[in-house]
Amino acid sequence: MSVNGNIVEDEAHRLYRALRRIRRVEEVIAEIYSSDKIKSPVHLAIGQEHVSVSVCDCLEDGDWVGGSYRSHAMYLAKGGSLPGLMAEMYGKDTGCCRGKGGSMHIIDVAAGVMGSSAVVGSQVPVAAGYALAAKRAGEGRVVAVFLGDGATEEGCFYETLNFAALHSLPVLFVCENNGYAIHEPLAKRRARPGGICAVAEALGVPATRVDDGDLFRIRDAATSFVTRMRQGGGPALIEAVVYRWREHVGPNEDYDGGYRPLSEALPWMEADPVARVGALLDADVRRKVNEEVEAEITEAVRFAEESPVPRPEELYANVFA
Ligand SMILES: Cc1ncc(C[n+]2csc(CCOP(=O)(O)OP(=O)(O)O)c2C)c(N)n1
Ligand SMILES: [Mg+2]
Repeated sequence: MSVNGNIVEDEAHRLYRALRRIRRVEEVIAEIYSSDKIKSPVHLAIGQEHVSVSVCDCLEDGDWVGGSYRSHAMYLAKGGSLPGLMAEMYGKDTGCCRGKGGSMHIIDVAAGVMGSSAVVGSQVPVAAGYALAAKRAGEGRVVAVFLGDGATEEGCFYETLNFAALHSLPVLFVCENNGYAIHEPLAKRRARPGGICAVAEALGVPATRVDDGDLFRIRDAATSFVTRMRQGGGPALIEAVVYRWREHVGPNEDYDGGYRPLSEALPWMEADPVARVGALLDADVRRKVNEEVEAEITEAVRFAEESPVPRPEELYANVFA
C-alpha cells in the first residue's frame, strides 16, 4: 500500500523501527549517564539518526561502514549488536570491544561495522583501504564512511578523496554537516561554508547536498550512488545537513552555553525525522513498534548491568603495541 508517494507501508515500518530504536537507545544512555555506570564519554547523534538509517537501508550484509566517535546510530543501523553496544558503554567484558573501546570505539565485524575512531577524520582513509580491498575482491561490495563537517577540514580527507577518485574505489563518503566542530560554527572555519560538495567535485568525487533533513532524499541519493558503485563506479559524497540536538559530548542540552541559541534548533526539532516517519504509520502499529523497542532496550540494559567486568589478566590482551 502506498502511504506517501513511493513509500510503501512495510518500508515506513522498517525505517521507523530503526529510527525509533536508535533515538530511544541514546535517550536511555543519556538517562543512565548521571548514575556514573557508563564510564565512557558519549557523543550522541540525537537529531541526526536518519542519516545512518537512510544510508544503511541501501547497504547489504557484506558491505562495510565506519565512522567517528559519534557512531551509535551507524553501528545500530548497520545491524551491530545492541547488547554488545550497551555492555561496551558499561566497560563490560561482553561489550562489542570487550569493554576496552567505550562509546567512541565500536566494532561489529559480523555486521560489517569496521569500527569508529575518536581521531577526527581518521576513519576516512581507513574506509578507502576497505574499499580498495572490496574492489580487488570484485564482489560488488561497497563501503560507507560517516564523518562530520569538521572532518572535512583534515588533510587526510583531501588525500583520501583524491586517492579514491583516482582508483575508482567503491566508497561513499557521508558527511553529516551539523554546522559545528565542537562549538565552532562552519562560518568561522571555512571561507566558503557551503563548499563541501564543491571540494569533493574538484577532487573528482561526485557529490550531492541534502539540506532539509529529509530521510528519503538522503536515501535516494545513497541508492543511486551505491548502485553505480556496485557496477564498478567510483566514489561519491553525500553532504547531509543536520542538527545536533544535545551537547557535543555528554548527555545534556547546551543552549545556554553561549555558542548557539535554542531558536536555531527549534525548526529542526519540529521537523524531527523520527516523528515524520512515525506519522506514516497507523497509531496502533506505531505503538507496537515503540513497545517492542522499549522491551529490547530494557533487555540490553539488563544484560550490560549483569555482565562481568573484564578480568585483570585481560588488561594487555589484544594490545598490539
Ligand atoms: C585529529 C583531531 N583533532 C582534534 C580533535 C578534537 N575534536 C574532537 S571532536 C572535534 C570536532 C569535530 O567536528 P565534526 O567533524 O563536525 O563532528 P561532530 O562532532 O560535529 O559530529 C574535534 C576538533 C580530535 N579528536 N582529533
Ligand atoms: Mg560537526
